[in-house]
Amino acid sequence: MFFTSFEEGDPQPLAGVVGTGPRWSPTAKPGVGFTGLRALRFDGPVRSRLFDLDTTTGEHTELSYLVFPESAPGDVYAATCVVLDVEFADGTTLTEPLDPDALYPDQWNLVRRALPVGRTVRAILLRNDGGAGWVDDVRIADRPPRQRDPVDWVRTTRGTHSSAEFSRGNTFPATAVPHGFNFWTPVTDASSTTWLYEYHRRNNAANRPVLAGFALSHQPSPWMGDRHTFHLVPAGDLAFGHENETDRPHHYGVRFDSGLTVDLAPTDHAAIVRFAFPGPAEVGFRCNRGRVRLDAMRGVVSGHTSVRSRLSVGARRMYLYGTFDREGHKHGKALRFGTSEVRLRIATSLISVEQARRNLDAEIPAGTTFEEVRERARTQWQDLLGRIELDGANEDQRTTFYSCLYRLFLYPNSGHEGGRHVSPMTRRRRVFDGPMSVNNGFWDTYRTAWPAYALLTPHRCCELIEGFVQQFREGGWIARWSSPGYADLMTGTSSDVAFADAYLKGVRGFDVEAAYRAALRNATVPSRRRGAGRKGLRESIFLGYTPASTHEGMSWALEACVNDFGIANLARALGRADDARYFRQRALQYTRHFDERIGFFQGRHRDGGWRSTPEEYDPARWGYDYTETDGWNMAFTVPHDGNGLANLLGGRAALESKLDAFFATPETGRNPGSYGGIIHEMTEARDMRMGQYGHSNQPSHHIPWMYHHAGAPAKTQAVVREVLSRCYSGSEIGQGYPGDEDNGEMSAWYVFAALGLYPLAVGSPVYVLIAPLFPAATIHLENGTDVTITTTGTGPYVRGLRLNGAPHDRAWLTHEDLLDGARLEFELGAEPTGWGAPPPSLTEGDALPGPLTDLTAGAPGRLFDDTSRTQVVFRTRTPTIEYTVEGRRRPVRIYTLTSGTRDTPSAWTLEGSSDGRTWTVLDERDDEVFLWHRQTRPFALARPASFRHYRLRMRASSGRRPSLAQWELLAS
Ligand SMILES: [Ca+2]
Ligand SMILES: [Ca+2]
Ligand SMILES: [Ca+2]
Repeated sequence: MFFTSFEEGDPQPLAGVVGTGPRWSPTAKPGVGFTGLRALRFDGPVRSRLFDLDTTTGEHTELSYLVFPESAPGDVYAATCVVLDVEFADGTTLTEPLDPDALYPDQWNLVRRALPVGRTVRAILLRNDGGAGWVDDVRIADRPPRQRDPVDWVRTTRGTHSSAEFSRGNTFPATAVPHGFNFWTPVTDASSTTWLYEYHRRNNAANRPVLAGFALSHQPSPWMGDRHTFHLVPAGDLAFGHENETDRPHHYGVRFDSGLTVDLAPTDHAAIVRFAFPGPAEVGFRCNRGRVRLDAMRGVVSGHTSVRSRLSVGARRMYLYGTFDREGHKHGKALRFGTSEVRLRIATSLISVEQARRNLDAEIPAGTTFEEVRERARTQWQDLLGRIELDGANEDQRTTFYSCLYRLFLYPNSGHEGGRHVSPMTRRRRVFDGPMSVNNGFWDTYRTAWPAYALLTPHRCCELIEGFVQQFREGGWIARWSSPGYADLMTGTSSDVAFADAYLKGVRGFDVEAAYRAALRNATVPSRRRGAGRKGLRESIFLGYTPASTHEGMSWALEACVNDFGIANLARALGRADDARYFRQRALQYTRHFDERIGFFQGRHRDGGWRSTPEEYDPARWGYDYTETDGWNMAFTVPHDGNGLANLLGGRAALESKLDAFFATPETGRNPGSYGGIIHEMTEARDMRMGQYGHSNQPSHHIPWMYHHAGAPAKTQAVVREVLSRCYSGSEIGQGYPGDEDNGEMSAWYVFAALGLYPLAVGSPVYVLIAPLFPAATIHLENGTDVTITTTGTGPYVRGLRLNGAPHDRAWLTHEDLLDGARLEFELGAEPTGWGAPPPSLTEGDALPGPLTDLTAGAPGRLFDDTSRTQVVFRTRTPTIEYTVEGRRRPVRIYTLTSGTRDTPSAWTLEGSSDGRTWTVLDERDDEVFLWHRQTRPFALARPASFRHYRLRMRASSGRRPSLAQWELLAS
């Protein structure tokens, strides 16, 4: 009906200046429009009539445009009030206000405004209250709604309109099967292992995107970098437009401006690629490190790639074997063919070229058509994405929702083939039988992605866990950041809580004993491997806090509490009562980092002193104790004990006002602290414009839900609704996220929040409830039952809920409530309500949360020096050790023994005495085993015991020289 990009030959505006576009953007190409070379400039307050029109609106007519508000010195958001409007024949305009906070400064933003039916549009108007910027691609067009399968809503380019300076997802158009062995992707830079595909920044002089080829990829995140890349480069000019691109999970296709088309469809270890050239076909190959052999007569390409980024720990070679559907002839590093259309079937293997060929024969045997491969991949995605059906969601919401599910099921990845795998965990190359899972940063994914697997795909969840447990079997640990091996990055051994969560939600079939042992090792044994285990554990396990001498020690401590909470619940489920009691109280150790003088968590030194004085302390300063964030964003990092946090702060009202202050204190993006400079997360958090709340990164993701523990659930709902409505915008122009989409985590947050369920206390089978975003949704559970979520009324607030027909006044339910199928009927309203009793919390009632403390603290000697670095080696198999309590006696509930590096005690008796002469038996153990050196094992007493003297009589040991590194008497 109307379109202008302000280019030559396009309709030109009646007012304003057409120019060459923004000078700078962190995500877009400067000096051009969004499309073409030109855009309309606006600068300062103005009301202008841009175009005279005479067009009548239909049922689905809308006005859309791209707008680029420039940040001004001193006022970043000066130009975000700019609006394009229409004038109807009766002189009226659109009335619906636009949210200026929905526009990102210094980036292109797509705005779509529905127009009322049957009206005559007389003009397009521009209104600006101040600030300067650019407008491009103004359009009035009919956009009738489409019926599609979930998989067809997905845009794999979503999140690619990003850069290292500003992330709108930092994704790439990974074309793959769910959790597949390989990704295949178009690339705009074939030399890169980081930003593979940039939506706009790498456009050519004519402002058209240009591909550098098609890559084999295994990238977990641009920050981790890619490995095992290999490129197919068709000859010719590879400029194109996104309008000529098909970006689906199961099919990437593009028609270049030159007329060349390329289509690609994946299997698990292979892909089929169809090239249709305007002239004779020629396909080149590029491997930045490795070897490629071309056998022109047979049309075969084979070889290996050793490409790996610095953080691709444990990556070795990947082998390739591909075959064209005809013979060609060699032309340098390319094959030329006598026809214009050729198909390449290509497969990979970590084992050998021969295995790659077997993988190809197994997955895409000769004669398989492109369509067959594509449809099989489509079916796999459809099976997963179709597990949630939406009713009443608009197109943008469907694209967002299903693209989020695609990202969720893209990771983690399979690392096995034909029932075998090359281990990324061993120091030497070894091939093992069985599954291997790779590509996961658990610091990110434990929060929402793993709970989503447990809910939506428990069978696959089990397989994925089994693949990670295999890491433990082969390398002794589960990676914190599997990329694919032990990458040393981020805090917390969060597979502990992720896998506990799955088990507690009924995910069965994985080796839970081994998974538990892996978690136990993380939680009780210091690691000599930097990429595995918990840092600072050698001391923190005894101090109850992680000294600041450990980098980001306080973050390690808070993540440890979350993980210990999961371990405690898993231990209870597995009948390990002593472990359950021990870890349950350890999950309260966050209190040891709470500085009541300032009301924030902060780091402590070995001697217990705080990192900063109250005068020095600045909760808005980034870094130091706080991993990728500041003190504000870690002031609520107690997702498992919101009630305990409220008690610590002085009650629910205090928690509420702290949260209010958090959402009201602006993030300036200019307080880099120990980072020394601005990192992208800071700018992204600033541009959220929700106070300190940085939905752009994971530490914030649970914070809105903490209002439930403040008795203010309506505030959760208001915040979450705002995030859902404006932080996942821009799908159609390669945006879609407010920060990095990390292995499905940012995506799973959207999915849970939109459904109105959230796994706040990961590691327990509980969901917190809020108003769902869509009028109706159905979750088809794998056990054949359905969870239906319906709403009456509109608004972001719950007025009431009926669960299976019965009134439900708690703002939470359990996983079990869903398992047999459930009907959730929400009644919504526009006004805040008090509906919803708070969810369970580790600390009940008004009690102050408090972990047990060690009676032996401060005592001299290697058994009491709060480190497992030192030990006592005994001269007999059956030594006795004694401890006398100085000062006040307190009831001992649990004692711990930490093994040394020699033999270990295997049977002993703990006794107590008030006078040092008559002894009472408190605990007896036989046939005990320490699995590792320097392992701390807890032993709970049947009854608390308050004595002056304690002694441990060892009755048997595993050898002649038993040793112990530490002995604790944990008392309340
Ligand atoms: Ca333009
Ligand atoms: Ca992140
Ligand atoms: Ca010691």
